[in-house]
Amino acid sequence: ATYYLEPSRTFSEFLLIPNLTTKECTPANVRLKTPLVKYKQGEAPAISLNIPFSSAVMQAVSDDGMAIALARCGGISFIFGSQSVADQAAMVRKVKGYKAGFVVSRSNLTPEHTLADVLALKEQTGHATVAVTEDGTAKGKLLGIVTSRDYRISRDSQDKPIRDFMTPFASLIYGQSGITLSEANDLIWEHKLNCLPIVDERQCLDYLVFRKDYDAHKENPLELLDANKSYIVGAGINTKDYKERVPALVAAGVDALVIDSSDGYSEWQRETVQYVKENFDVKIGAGNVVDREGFLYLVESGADFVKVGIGGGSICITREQKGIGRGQASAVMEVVEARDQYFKETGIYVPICSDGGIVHDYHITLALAMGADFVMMGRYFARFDESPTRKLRVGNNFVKEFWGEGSNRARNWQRYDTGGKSGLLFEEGVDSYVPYAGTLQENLDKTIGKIKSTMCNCGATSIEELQRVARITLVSATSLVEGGAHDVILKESSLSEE
Ligand code: MZP
Repeated sequence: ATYYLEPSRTFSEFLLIPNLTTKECTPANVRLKTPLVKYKQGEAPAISLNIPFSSAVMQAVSDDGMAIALARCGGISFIFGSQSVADQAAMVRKVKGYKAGFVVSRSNLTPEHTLADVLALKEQTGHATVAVTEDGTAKGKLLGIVTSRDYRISRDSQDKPIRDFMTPFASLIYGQSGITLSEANDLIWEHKLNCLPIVDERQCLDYLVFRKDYDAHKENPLELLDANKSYIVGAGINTKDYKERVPALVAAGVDALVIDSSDGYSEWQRETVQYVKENFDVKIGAGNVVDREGFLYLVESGADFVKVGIGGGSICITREQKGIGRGQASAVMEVVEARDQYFKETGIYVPICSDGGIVHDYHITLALAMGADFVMMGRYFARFDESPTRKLRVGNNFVKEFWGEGSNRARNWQRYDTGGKSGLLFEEGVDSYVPYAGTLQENLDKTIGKIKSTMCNCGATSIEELQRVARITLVSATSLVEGGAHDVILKESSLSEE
């Protein structure tokens, strides 16, 4: 046997040491854009994410609802593959059919403008939806939505002000005062209204048209909009039924596939990646691996990104059941080193996804600082309204259900298959609850706020810069105690003891 006598480490064993923070290094200047798929030095990746977040390939996490919500925020979901090919493809189709529209601020159009103005804009832009907000920003109170695709708006009434159309078109939306754009989007989606949804500032800045930009591009506003985008979506596949599943997912418009497996260092994965590369023009990630050898094997097989992590997932008992795995931080550090060396030798940059084991928000920043390009999380997303599971009351708390793909509940045997009989021989995951935490967007805003703030402490305004300048220190068990509140009597506990 070969021995690795250095213990493998988890994220909790590390901290970041601050660097000089310059005056320009503020959270508002931090950009979290990151590559999803491999690219050649000097070229741009074919797909990037605006935030380094992906949601796990799990029944309890990533369905079409989660995919739309996360894509709006700039990340990506990989829709779970432990369902029929037809059902998974239908979910992908639903996300892709959900086109992003754009917002024109009040300074461009007001309820007093006429329909002719709207139609002229539509003529110029190819877009139909116009939102009018009270204060001229995407965050303002929504006054109304107009779309020339709506049957109630005809060319006969071109001289009428927009105001006249707002009530019949979207009485549902218009009737509610103080509605935000994202709530309006939800209503549009929920009630299948005949219009394009609207994106807000956090969803996709590309689509916001402000007066100064609009004036500068009056001749061809399309330049401002790079045209009628749909949300990006990924899907999980396995190494068993890929010849049936992949064509259906590609036909449904999937942007990226990922082979979902607890151990990706296998000839099955090589065959699957090669089949996809030979037959389709679609991106495919592979994994999971935890070392240099596994990484190089998958990259040489053609993988567009590589997923790292075995046994660190919150619901995972693989390490207990089979004794395989590696501390997540050590796995990321070794794979990143292999990736950087591969980049030096070939000029090809392969993004790395750190999958599983994120407990605190700062673990995400650490994963990025260690060289991961994005993270995949299950537990984190399972807590939100948008996850597909039931919200229940247990005692005085609300919880959401969350189960592993290797649990008897999911029975995703393909994820754990090593070439024997089909079926799940023993469980590698548990069925559990996670505390309910509210909406995805409000939680993501907080997490992103923390990441950006930490990046400023480290003197970095981009993920690439963070990876270059980060100084990371191992911490002792005793300094972990020092890191929490200590040697004080917390007010809440002293009260409850009274
Ligand atoms: P976490 O974010 O909940 O800690 O981990 C999510 C990850 O755990 C998933 O992306 C997947 O790689 C892994 N997973 C999913 N199901 C199981 C299981 O049943 C599992 N063992 O380990």
